[in-house]
Amino acid sequence: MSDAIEAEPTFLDKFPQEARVVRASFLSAFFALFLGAVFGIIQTLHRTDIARVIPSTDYYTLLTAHGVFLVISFTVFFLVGLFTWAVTRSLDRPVVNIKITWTWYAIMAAGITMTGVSILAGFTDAIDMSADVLFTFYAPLQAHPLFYTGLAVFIVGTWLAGADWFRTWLAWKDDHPDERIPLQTFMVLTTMAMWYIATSAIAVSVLAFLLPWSLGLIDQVNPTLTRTLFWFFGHPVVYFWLMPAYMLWYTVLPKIAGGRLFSDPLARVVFVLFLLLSTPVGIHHQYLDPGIAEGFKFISMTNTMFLLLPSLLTAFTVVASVEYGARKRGGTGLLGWLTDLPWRNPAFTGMMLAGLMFAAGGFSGMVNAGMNINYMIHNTIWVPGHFHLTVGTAVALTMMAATYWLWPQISNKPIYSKPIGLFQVVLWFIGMALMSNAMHAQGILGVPRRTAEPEYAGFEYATSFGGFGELNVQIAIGGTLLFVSTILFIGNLVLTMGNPKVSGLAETLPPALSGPEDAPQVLDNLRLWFAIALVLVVLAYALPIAAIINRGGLFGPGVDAFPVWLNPAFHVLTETAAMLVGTVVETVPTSDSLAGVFR
Ligand code: HAS
Ligand code: CU
Repeated sequence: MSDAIEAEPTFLDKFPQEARVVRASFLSAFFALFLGAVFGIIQTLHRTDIARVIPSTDYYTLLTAHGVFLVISFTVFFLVGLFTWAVTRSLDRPVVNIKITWTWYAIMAAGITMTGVSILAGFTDAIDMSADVLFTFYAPLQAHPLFYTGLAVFIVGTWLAGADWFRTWLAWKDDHPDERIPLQTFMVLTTMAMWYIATSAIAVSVLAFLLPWSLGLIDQVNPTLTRTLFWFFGHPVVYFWLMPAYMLWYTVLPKIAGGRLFSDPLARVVFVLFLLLSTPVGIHHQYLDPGIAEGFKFISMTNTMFLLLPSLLTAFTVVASVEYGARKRGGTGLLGWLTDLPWRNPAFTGMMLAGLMFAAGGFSGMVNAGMNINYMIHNTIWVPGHFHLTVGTAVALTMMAATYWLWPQISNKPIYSKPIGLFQVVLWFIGMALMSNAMHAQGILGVPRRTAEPEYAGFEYATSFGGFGELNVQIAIGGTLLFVSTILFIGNLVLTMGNPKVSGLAETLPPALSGPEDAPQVLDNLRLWFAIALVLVVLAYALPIAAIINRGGLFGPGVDAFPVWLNPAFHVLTETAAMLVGTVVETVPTSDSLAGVFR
């Protein structure tokens, strides 16, 4: 092979400035992953009563740190690194202004540091600060103002990052007016459009209610309102974690399998569906909340069932693309092709195992989403079982696995040890299989989530097979394997960073079998999809929120809002909302019983 071919430029060679941002974002993500894993192992062993290194009174500090460092810092920092890589790579041009890119990175880092400090301070009495509010930070739990301020700053950082990618795309569009949006950029832009809608609610919740309340500017808030605003954001945020993983499954996994993406148009449809349907479903986290009418919960459930569609389409497209790769490598038979895949490659095996576990996680999600069966598992440890399969494996394992493929291209350094990488991803799979299976099983027995002492003195859980203690041991072993797996991942990466730079690590992504030319032009009309998404959100939330404010007051029942001179305006607002709800209910043309459902 000639030197010219061997020296094909990597991402780092072509875009050294952007590659630094991607590396910085990934390293921030992995630092958070490390912290989250340390809190995770302490928590698993504590809850299962195998080893206790903290007093139970610190359990919520631990749980908050575990949740926030993993689902906010780790996932989102990985996302911004990945998206910067994807936009730059797929548009084949640098960002418009790298200083802006570093600015949003710095803002995000500053924000999460503030939030992190406010949580960790909870471990010591020497500092009068705590934020034991769990990663679902709604009232009545209250955190130190630094917690909310940090989160607000962090989210502003992500908004700027989105603006940076939109701006880079617009600059590209000026030079390529008649071209389709490259697929990876399309995925980034639709995800960010969804993010802007989702975060609008949490911005209101933090800035109008939680922060002023924690600063002592207002006495009280309406807890149902802050919960509802949280879940308005809290459901779409799960797709904000998932969509980077989907991007990797759609664009990188087929390449590693030796194939090509089956259908570019279908991938676009999937991302548009997520933009449209991710937000109007948040009430499926509130089926058991009093103060929200059953009718609204029913609508949310129906929307959630539609939201299964993009993931089912993904399962089909991704598996078809991988099968295409296997058959190109000589694979045959109904399932025999499975043996012709690069299973020794940790990036491939990690992503495939992540996908396999997501099939199970998606299934437990369907159980959660059914209003009637949700009553059985809500607030039990079944729910952590569900989300350790989804965000904890589909997302986290994909991110780790993809790092084995991506890191060499953004650093020009080969991975220190691929066999250790392979062992690491398999270990994650085994650990999670044990832990999440036992969590689901305990959940069905009624074991609560979020408690340091699930066993309640003198109470025996009635088990149908295996004992409560046995399931605890499975959780503890699984959690320990996950911790070991994380340490192996981070160790491998640190050793990789010590490797010398080499050339010849470039990888290109092949075009889809059915390319963008087969996709209807309207799919690229981002304004249209954004507008429809907004309409759907208003339809899903305007009435429930108006009803919640009408019933419980904007700042809690009977509380006069601060500042006093604004009160008349608030009263007019809530009266109007109440009137609107009343009018809609009155005009429902059918029987009283249907009207009653919405009252
Ligand atoms: Fe969920 C609670 C419903 C997906 C995360 N979810 C949570 C919580 C989290 C979370 C963190 O309706 C807890 C929040 C809290 O603290 O209270 N969830 C769903 C539904 C889906 C779903 C219907 N969840 C996710 C994803 C998450 C996530 C994704 C994170 C990333 N979830 C709920 C509900 C609750 C809930 C209720 C509230 C429960 C309660 O009562 O508190 C769906 O989107 C799932 C669709 C997925 C599928 C699977 C498709 C299969 C695929 C596999 C492809 C295969 C490959 C490889 C690539 C239908 C795509 C194959 C390999 C071979 C070898 C063949
Ligand atoms: Cu949800």
